[in-house]
Amino acid sequence: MTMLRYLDAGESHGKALCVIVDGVPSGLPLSAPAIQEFLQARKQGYGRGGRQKIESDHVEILSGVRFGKTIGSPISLLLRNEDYANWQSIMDPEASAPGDYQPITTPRPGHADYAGYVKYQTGDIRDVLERSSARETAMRVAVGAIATLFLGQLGIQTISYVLSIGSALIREEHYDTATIANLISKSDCRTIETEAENQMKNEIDEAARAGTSLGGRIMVVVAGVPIGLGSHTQWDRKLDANIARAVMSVQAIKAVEFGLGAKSADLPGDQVHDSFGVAQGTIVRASNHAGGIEGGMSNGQPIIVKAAMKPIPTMKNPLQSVDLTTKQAVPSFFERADVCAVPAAAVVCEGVVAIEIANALLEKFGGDSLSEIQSRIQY
Ligand code: EPS
Repeated sequence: MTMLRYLDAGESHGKALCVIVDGVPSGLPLSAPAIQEFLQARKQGYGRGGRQKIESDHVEILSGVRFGKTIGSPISLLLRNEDYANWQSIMDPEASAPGDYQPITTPRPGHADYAGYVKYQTGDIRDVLERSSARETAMRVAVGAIATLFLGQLGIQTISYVLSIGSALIREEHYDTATIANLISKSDCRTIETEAENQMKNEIDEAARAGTSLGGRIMVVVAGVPIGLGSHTQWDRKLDANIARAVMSVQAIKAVEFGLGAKSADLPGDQVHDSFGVAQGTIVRASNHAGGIEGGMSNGQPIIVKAAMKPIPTMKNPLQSVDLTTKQAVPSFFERADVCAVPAAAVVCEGVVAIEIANALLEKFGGDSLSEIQSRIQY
């Protein structure tokens, strides 16, 4: 069941991004600066293009909040694209196209360009790329910020970091949210090891020189989740399935795993499953290979989600394409883009995971106000 719903809108170079978030309980302290912190984290990361210098990503709360707290009504947010000023002549919702305007007709392999062009039949790939752009993720991070702040009030912490970029990867994974937060605060790549970070930067520089792009792997950790979010009883109530769908919906994500993930297929059962024990009267587990979810339900261990992001399809040294109007072979078009956006994608994945956890939590505990939910959760 969807307790926490949102719908966002906006083109990458259009006037603004906006979102309506429905189902946020009343009494949650919320301010634009608090959401802003998450948006600023998304703007960071070695390998970003020139766009981030243009955008301040200041969010405006239009509704659903009064005197610094949510009131239970739909929350609406507005985030103006400052770059719109430079694109107005070709992005204005009402003006006519300039006389010399040339539609884009050479799709980038790996982008939404081709299928969107054929599907929507507007004759211009710009109509597709503006909405498929990762600019949209700014709004998902804003919604994720609300979910994260809500979870924080219930003692649930979320964090994300970069496991690898290109072939540069960290040696050892960490799962403690405070340790991770401290380590990533010092990193330009939102990662946790200096040596890996230096390699990541070198690979990004190399990719920029070669006119190509780089993907990578991300981890999201959610700690303090109560047992029993989600359910084994029906496919659409499974927590891992809902988180996987949310993460897969993030631009450029190609794979999602929990805990050991795909590796569990290669190992015998005794090396995969997390044995039970008792410590000071409490049930404990010897490991967390399941990534905190068994049978579609949270099991009280930290939830560990991993995601793989493909390299961005917009490349200075473009791949072969075809002009869809003339059928002539041509290189795909290029416009300003990031060489690597894996650190930003980590923040986005963290946000969408928080939204799913918040939704599952509201489904289990119900409640319309923060205090009501807090009282129900203490068991
Ligand atoms: C994107 C291309 C770049 C990125 C953009 C996503 O934008 P532009 O074409 O304006 O340079 O910077 O991401 C963002 C604007 C953002 O805020 O994340 C693309 O083609 O998807």
